[in-house]
Amino acid sequence: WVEPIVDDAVVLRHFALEQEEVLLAAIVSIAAQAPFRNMQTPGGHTMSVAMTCCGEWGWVTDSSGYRYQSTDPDSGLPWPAMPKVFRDLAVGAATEAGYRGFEPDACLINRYRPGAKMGLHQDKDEKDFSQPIVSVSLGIPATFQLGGARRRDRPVNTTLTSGDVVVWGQSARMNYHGVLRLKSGQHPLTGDLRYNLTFRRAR
Ligand code: MD5
Ligand code: FE
Repeated sequence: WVEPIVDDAVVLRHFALEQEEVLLAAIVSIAAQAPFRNMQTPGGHTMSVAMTCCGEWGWVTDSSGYRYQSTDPDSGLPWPAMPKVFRDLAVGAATEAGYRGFEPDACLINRYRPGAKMGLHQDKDEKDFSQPIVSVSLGIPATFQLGGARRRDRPVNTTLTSGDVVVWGQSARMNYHGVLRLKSGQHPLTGDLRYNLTFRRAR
């Protein structure tokens, strides 16, 4: 079922539930080629969320800043290709939410262990903000914080569980958002982990 969170942000509850296993198998295969790593923020902090990427462009951060690049900085190799099951899921969710013609060229894979969090931020490293962002949650639940266009706008919290897909577009595209410190939990397929796939049009 479809649940609006705020204007132009909808959760497609359990949209990816039937594909949990195939999605997780694809993550394992991607991570064998491009292992998860805790990147450095430009400010010199180590992120508590571990990341890897697939697709044409990968999002990276280091002391020189945030950017998209076509190669894995750890290996110098191109990022693994985006699996068709990823692309089709993202396009299907965008279509369901009313966005035609979304063709993701970047997939960031975030891995949260208990205690990991992502502070409030905006996604603004992409070229075309008219393109939506599709996010797929897998594994143990997380509390997602969704604010407004200004950092001071009071955030609303929503719980995202395995298989939930969120489509953020138009007025929600630049909203501040974050993930609260992950509580421990158990999921039959991921153990104590949460993964999030974030599909974007980077270029
Ligand atoms: C996560 N990841 O759960 C989230 C899912 C990130 C990130 O935030 O940058 O890796 S994506 C949530 C999102 C994306 C774009 C816009 C908005 C939320 N929003 O307007 O709230 O690991
Ligand atoms: Fe974000």
